[in-house]
Amino acid sequence: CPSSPKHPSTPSEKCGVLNVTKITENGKKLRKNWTSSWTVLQGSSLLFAKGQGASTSWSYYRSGSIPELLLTLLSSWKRSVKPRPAVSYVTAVAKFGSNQSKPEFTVDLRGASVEWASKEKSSKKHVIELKTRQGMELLIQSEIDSVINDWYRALMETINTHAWE
Ligand code: I3S
Repeated sequence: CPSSPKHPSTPSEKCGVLNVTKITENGKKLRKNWTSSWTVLQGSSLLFAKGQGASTSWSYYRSGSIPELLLTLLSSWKRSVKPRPAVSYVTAVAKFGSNQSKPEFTVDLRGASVEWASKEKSSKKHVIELKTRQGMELLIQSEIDSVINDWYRALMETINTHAWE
């Protein structure tokens, strides 16, 4: 993961694209709104980035995979009617880069709990239920089981490390 814009010296511990929805906030039930979001685990915080979460190019940019970024930009350039690759690349990087500093919301993992969600909570496969001390409940999902298993492990570790803070 690239370093955080707020704490440039601290490397992120884990990042990637996940599907997420809040189901409860301040103890109040919310209507589900599944969105694909760039997710960063940093210290005892879990950050969900605003917009562009599902953008493959941006994900590659954020994870530092410039060859993949160039490939996705090249394929979208090939599909466009008036290709201007240099401009597209610069605009894309500027646009994606500006998103780095805008987390959609942050979850405090200190005192939180994590478990595999029951069938009643979601019909989707591989869903993690995360409950915070502040009364927020979230569902986190990935279609790729190795991805979600890694996140489960990372979240568990973080929660155990910061449980008594
Ligand atoms: O648990 P729910 O309320 O049945 O969740 C589903 C709904 O939120 C549904 O949208 P509507 O608000 O239009 O009913 C979503 O499209 C589904 O994805 C939700 O369920 P899953 O099982 O995918 O978490």
